[in-house]
Amino acid sequence: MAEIKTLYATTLSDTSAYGQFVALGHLARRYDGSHWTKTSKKYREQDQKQVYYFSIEFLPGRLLKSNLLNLGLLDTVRAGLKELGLDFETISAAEPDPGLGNGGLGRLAACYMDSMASLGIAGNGNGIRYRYGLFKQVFMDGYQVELPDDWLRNGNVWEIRRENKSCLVRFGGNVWMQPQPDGTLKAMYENTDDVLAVPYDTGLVGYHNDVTNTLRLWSVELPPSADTTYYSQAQRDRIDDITKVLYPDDSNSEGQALRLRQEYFFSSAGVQSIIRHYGLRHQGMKELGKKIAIHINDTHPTLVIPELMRILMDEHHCTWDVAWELTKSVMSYTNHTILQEALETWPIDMFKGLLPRIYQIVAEIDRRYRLAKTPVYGEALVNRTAPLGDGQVRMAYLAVIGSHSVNGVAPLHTELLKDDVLRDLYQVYPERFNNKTNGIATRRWVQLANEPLANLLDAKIGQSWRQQPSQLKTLLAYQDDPKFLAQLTQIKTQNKQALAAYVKKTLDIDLRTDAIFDVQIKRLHAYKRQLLHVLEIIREYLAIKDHPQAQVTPRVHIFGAKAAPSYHYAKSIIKLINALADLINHDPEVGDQLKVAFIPNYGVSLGELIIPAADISEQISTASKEASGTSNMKLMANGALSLATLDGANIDIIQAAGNENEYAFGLTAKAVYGYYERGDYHAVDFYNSNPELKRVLDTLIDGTIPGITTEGREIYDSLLRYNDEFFVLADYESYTQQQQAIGADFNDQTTWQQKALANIAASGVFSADLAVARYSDDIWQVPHAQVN
Ligand code: C3B
Repeated sequence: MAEIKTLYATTLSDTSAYGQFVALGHLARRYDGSHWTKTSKKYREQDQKQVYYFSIEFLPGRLLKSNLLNLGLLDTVRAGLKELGLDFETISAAEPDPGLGNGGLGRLAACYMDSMASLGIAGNGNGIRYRYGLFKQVFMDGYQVELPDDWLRNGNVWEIRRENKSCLVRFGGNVWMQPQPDGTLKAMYENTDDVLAVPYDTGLVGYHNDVTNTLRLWSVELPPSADTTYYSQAQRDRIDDITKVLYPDDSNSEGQALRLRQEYFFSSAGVQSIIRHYGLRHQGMKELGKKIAIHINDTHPTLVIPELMRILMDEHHCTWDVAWELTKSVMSYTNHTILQEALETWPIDMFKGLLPRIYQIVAEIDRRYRLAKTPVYGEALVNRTAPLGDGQVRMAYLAVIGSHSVNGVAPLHTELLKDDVLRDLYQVYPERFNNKTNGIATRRWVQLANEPLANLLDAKIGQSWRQQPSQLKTLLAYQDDPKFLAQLTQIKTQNKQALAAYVKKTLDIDLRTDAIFDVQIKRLHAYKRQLLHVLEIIREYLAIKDHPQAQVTPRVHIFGAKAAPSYHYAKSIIKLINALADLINHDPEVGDQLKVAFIPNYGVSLGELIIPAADISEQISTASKEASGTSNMKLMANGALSLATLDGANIDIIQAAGNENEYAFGLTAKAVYGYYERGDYHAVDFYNSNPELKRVLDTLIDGTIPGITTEGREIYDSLLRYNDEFFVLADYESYTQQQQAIGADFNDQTTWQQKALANIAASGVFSADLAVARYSDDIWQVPHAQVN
């Protein structure tokens, strides 16, 4: 603890939890720093192939505890602090949780970075160091209010600014190709707006393997050579804006120039630094495909393709054909959604003005694509799939055309890409398409978030599951061990107590820990159907009001969800849930039989508190819409049973754990597409033919739920007047039937915990280590530690 004394020259008791966190952070970095240097040296000396994972979002979560775990220091540090009268958890909670992402996409990127380090893969993250992360959510009068997330206010112990590795990124101006004496063409620029990209590196510590990889996040600054007085405040602001805020939109492309500038900014800086690093050790570019893999996480970093072309041609004098073959061999792309509004496109005029040289290259990719493919596939298909079309640059198509691999994130999702969303491109490049089902970092989501469970697993099946996730299946041997099942209940209860204490503190709601904790945690989106869950809560409420004396299994409905600030409908659903919670939680007749807790500001850290306490995992998206989902895997690994539609990776979870251990319901993707094709979905019919459903829906507009006059009407109309785009009413009956089955089954705790155990045992399949090993083998072609 000399660390605290030297840093703060104050006694421990005078240091704030944040100060203690900073001191511990420095301590961890001292251990880890030597690994970091050694790792970089080893990769250099062995000339190991590097993977660069480009993502506009990263949600790493707090790092102190995870770094200490991975360094093997957690127990020692905790015990040492205890001796000093300090509580490690309090200190750890003082660390800001970097909100550099919206949801699943950003968290997946973080889980994969963790796995790459733990598998000894030379993996590098490349993203944006947003000055403000995703907004902090508070509720005022039940409405979402967004506050800025000033996460860097007190600095960041983990990052290192590497000014010597900065790059210039060019926007706007004019560009032309000037013939050179040697016959080559040189790109000439004038009147460009240059900005400086400065990298901040964070070490990502591998699990017990002395490996530390790098997450490189770029921050914008004024270019150094410029006479700074030359910039007006407006110009400075315009530059600052590039890395100022994360777009708070999940799966919507806003079509704004600033977003495009962000995308080119981190793509260009990242590729420049890759090539610079590569160039230090290699003669010429020939080996590029053998030494480098660049992964495009969703379409946002797609401009790495024309940017690499630019650098290879303009700076390294490659011919088009050589540059193009190299580029394709390096690039791979993951698609994360089939929602049309999320397929990014940019108006050509805007794109051309902002990125003139990149536009020339995209136009040439387009021209050559048309030339080569029209004779084979015909003009119609080529028009539909070319990078340029309808006055737009089509990012997903560019990503497919410029990569050697395109993958979806769950089997159903990949099939839908091939059959529907990217069907035409699948005709052209069938061999590029493959599936890589998502995975989660079991280390964070079980070992760290649920230490009581992790310790019990160690005691029963040994520690090997911590590195070999498939070992979890050996747990099945204890399915009939009553003592073990009782221990599972006990651990769940303990985790529920921790969550209940938080809910009491933040929302002043009393939760009973013998109730079913029924959890839905994810972004608020119409397709994820928080609304269906709401209808069930209204049904339960009305049932209690009808029969106040009847025996019911007590229930707690827990929500965590942020809505994009501009997503009006999603915000109305938030208001509805909060209004309903208010009504139910304060109704003496309901008492503690039914509670609703919408926990504000859901993010990685709250996930770590909520997930271990869940009995039911709500995964109720309209079939076909959720590409994979990953909270479904985290909840499963913590012994929650899925209440799930046959969508995304739910299908694979149900298959892995067994249908008898989950609660599946609802339309299949095929049935949903059937409705689309026939055009014969009539939501009103469900309303008219099901009196219970009618009664539930009417509460939205008849004053039963106070305070939602406009929201209630809007939501009611979305279902009945505008024909229920996401088939909520079609799935109502099968969903509520499963909810009733859950209520009955929960009373038999032995059987319930057997199902929980089956879920934990099957969850190893969804380990990010395994997913990353598949990416490494099939796409990146890089070696990795053995994992099974
Ligand atoms: C999400 C999808 O909505 C999830 O189904 C999926 O599990 C994750 O990605 C990870 O693959 N997604 C997201 O969070 N943001 C997007 N822009 C697109 C997809």
